[in-house]
Amino acid sequence: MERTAKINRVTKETSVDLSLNLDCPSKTAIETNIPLLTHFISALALHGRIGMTLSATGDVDVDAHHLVEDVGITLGMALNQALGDNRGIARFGQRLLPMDDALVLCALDISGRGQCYWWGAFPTHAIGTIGAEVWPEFFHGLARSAGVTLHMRHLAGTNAHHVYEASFKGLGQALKEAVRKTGDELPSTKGML
Ligand SMILES: [Mn+2]
Repeated sequence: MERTAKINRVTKETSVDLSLNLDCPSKTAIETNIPLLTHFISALALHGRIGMTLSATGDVDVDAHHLVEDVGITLGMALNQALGDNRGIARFGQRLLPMDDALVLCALDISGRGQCYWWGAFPTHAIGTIGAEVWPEFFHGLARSAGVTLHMRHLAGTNAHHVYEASFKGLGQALKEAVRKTGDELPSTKGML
């Protein structure tokens, strides 16, 4: 049985419609009204081998912040829904992801305790008109709503596009490893996740 989720999350600021299929990576179509976010989410889906149909619009005339964060929250909700009781998954995933000058470490645990730890000297300058402070909000939102312990660590790089794109690709690759089916057991000594 394929692991799927469908979430429609609408607020006064954003509207996010997301379908996820963890077992069918070919079904991917990403559309948002921030081209750079579309680019980064597409990279996450491709390198995570995650089937994702995303249609998201937001009040980007106010700030990119709302839409970036809300897409992260919605993707986290969808991951949580698609994984169900987490039975049989690898649970842990990690990736050291280079992109030219950039080197980013991503390590995660599908723990049920959602928190993102954001370490190191991530670039603080804007890419085009999009401020650097919006990107951590995506990872914080996703970690909280997915119930994932997520460590993001900047190791090298000053080109903001490279560093943040490496972060999205690294998250995709770490997720791919963590959600893969390894058996039927619940991977916890507690008996639940
Ligand atoms: Mn790029």
